[in-house]
Amino acid sequence: MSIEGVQRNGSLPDRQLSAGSPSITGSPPKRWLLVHPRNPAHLMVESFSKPSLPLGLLMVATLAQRQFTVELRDERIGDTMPEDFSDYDVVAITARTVNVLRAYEIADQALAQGRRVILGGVHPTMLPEEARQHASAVVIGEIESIWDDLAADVQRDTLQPIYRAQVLKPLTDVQHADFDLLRGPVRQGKYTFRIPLVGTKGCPVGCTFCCTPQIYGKVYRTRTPEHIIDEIRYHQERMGRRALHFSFMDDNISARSGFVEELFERMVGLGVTWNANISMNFLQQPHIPELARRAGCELLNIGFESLDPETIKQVGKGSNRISMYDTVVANVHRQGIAIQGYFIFGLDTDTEASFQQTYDFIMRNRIDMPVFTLATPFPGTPWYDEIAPRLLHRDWDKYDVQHSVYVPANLDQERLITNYIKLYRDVFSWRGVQRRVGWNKPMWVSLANLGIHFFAQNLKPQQFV
Ligand code: B12
Ligand code: SF4
Repeated sequence: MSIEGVQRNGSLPDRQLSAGSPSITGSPPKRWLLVHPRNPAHLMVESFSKPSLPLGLLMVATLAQRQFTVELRDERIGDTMPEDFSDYDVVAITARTVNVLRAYEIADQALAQGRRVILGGVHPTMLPEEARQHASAVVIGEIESIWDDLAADVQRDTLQPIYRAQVLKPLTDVQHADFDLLRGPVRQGKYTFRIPLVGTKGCPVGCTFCCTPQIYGKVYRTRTPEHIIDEIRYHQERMGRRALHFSFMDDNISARSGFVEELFERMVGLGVTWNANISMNFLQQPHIPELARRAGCELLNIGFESLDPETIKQVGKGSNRISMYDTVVANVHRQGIAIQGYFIFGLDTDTEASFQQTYDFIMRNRIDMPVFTLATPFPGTPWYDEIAPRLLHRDWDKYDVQHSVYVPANLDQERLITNYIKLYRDVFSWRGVQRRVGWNKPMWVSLANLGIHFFAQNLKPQQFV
């Protein structure tokens, strides 16, 4: 099929295209199998909640269904992989570091059976040379920015080893994913009820441990508030009710104040609730959480990271000022919005005192849902290059932020893990939960804390090595 033919097909209405359109030469459309590999059994985040809807893969499927036939399988919800891949021309797999070994296993099987294999997602983006060993083609970064080239090459069977967009598409051109692709009784109830939504991409802050600048760039791109509202309405119509729960997948919903103010204003009265990651410097202004609450916000995820200014400096998180932490928490809590606070341990600047400082901060400020992570140098980040000579292993299954993969300068591994477990247990002890959550927080906050209480009391040091 010529590229012109592809483009003409691409302008047909969605419904007609979802089963794939025949090419202008009359050959049947290529058949794609889209795969979300399972995570390793130990992944902590999946002990607390059901898997999130696979938005990245859904975007690939949404674009692919316009020209090809697509089938989506998600091992996280129990879908099985075929032994025989001959029903498919293309096997396209998404991967993060934590599940990339499973992705490579599936990819190798499909390649051995002569299928074309495309790998994409965070890990192949960060380590394309490694991913190439298991694929016909590796896509670096977001699919939307290279789709036309990739689709044409699949159609002509001229896949290139690497696809990297020269220019990232403005988000104003990007359409939302087609969630009908996930319809059907088999999937009912298997994912979290929160619907993923993207308002912005990219982050200008540039923390040394973070993958985002490499995946989405340092330039902050935003959709228009109208597009986001349209997408919310699309879900309300599709689900037949207004009261839906959304999760903004953005790294930072508020890196541009004019944008976030307009978005929140326009969300007021939609009848939805939502949560989002947000940079704390915007929360210093009380009107932002106030507007967020009116727009339906029930939870903000804030990366406090550390109570030590040296650590904040070391990771390059210029948006955090420790002197403002208490004010930020007060501004958010005043609006009745819960805080999921992220704290990172095991950086070279950390000592045993870091754990006590964090405990004191969390208890004093009654942080609703504290999340602790072990500093993990993800491949492709500036920090990974720095730590590489000290890594204990490159067993990617354990790069899940709950394993110690290198030994920090001021704590040996045993002290790091012992203090880490102690902090978990203290913060989520009955007394800890009661002091932080009490009786006046929403029921779901209490239930989440209860779940983590039982989980924390059973933690064992060997889980973290
Ligand atoms: C929201 C979020 C979460 C949520 C939901 C996760 C989920 N399953 O969606 C929660 C809180 C549960 C979570 C948990 C974790 N997360 Co998280 N998370 C994110 C965040 C902020 C957004 C993810 C997202 O949905 N993006 C929007 C979608 C549309 O983008 P996408 O998936 O990348 O897909 C695009 C491209 O990658 C590409 N693409 C994707 N797949 C494919 C496949 C093919 C074939 C092709 C061609 C292209 C392609 O096109 C897509 C559309 O543009 C990212 C940071 C980021 N900006 O990506 C971190 C991020 C993915 N998370 C990260 C980590 C470490 C984790 C945890 C391991 C640790 C933790 N925080 O507990 C767990 C593991 C969870 C898991 N099962 O993988 C790291 C991953 C690092 C790495 N090297 O793998 C990231 C990159 C954060 C960071 N800045 O470093 N996370
Ligand atoms: S502020 Fe968040 S998204 Fe931005 S670079 Fe730092 S960790 Fe990554």
